[in-house]
Amino acid sequence: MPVTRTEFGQVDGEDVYKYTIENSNKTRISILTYAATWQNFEVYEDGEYHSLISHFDDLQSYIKTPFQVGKTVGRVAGRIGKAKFMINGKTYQLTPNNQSNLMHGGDNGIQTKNFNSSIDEAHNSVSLSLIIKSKDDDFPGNIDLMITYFLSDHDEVSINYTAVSDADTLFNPTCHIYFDLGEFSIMKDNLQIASDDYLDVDDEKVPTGSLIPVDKAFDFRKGQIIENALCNLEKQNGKLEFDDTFVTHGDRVATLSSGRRSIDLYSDRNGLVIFTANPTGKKTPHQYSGLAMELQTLPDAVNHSDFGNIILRKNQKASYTNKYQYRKL
Ligand code: G6D
Repeated sequence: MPVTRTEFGQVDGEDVYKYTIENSNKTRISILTYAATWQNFEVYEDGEYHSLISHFDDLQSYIKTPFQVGKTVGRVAGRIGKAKFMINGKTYQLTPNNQSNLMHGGDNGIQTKNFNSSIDEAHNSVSLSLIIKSKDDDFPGNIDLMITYFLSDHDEVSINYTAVSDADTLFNPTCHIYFDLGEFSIMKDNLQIASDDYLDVDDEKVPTGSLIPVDKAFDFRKGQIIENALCNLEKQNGKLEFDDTFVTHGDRVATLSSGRRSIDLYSDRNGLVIFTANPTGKKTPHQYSGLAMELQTLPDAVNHSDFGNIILRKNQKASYTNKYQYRKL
């Protein structure tokens, strides 16, 4: 039984389902139709299951959380400065939902929708589909979106986002996963990021357009223990949490490891946002329980010509894939 389906509650009168895909190593991932959420990632070690991600076991917590735990966010995941952008010479002014900016595609983004779903047993995958309506989120274009979760026998989870729009629009979604490898606290885990630069941002966390070469707290090239990096961060700029974007170059982007477990992240886009948080409310401030690692084209790309192209042209297909591979060390 590689793929199973159970009921996970109801939202707006619709059933929400949880799918679980299991591979030959007994590794399993669970996915919700609500917000196309990656709900759990469990590995089987020494006769027991261990979860590697922050998660909830009930739908209400997913509906209520402001932390987007495991959800698909978008149509544009990162911040758009002043909630404003231009396509084909036309300016679009959307309603800001994060200070004066637009975050996660607005308050009616993908993260608020319940998806249609189907199983492909032969490929150990679950597909979730949805029309993102222009009238719901005020972006131009209705997007026909398909998100496919796939688990390989090499413990690699891939999430593919395929989209076709009926008008030129923006498309840059991601999975707002928080890792918590569960062996120690996330604070003791080692984070390595293949990045030489991170984004300069203004007081509202919107990119200014400049890149800053990584140093001290931001230099994860050889790996840093998260607790040490946070200490360095406070010394460097007085901040108590990471909520920052690293410029990456495709393929292997980052590795998070605890004593015996590690996760490698692979991407076909050019940015990684990391965010330290307590997304399930378990620990006290500044002793973080989860690390969000969001693979995407750089935030606010539509307003910076050298940040990458997130314009999805009418009737052309966009396809992005995020990959996350578990290894037992
Ligand atoms: C993203 O960068 C943002 C954070 O500022 C936000 O708080 C979080 O999503 C929920 O990571």
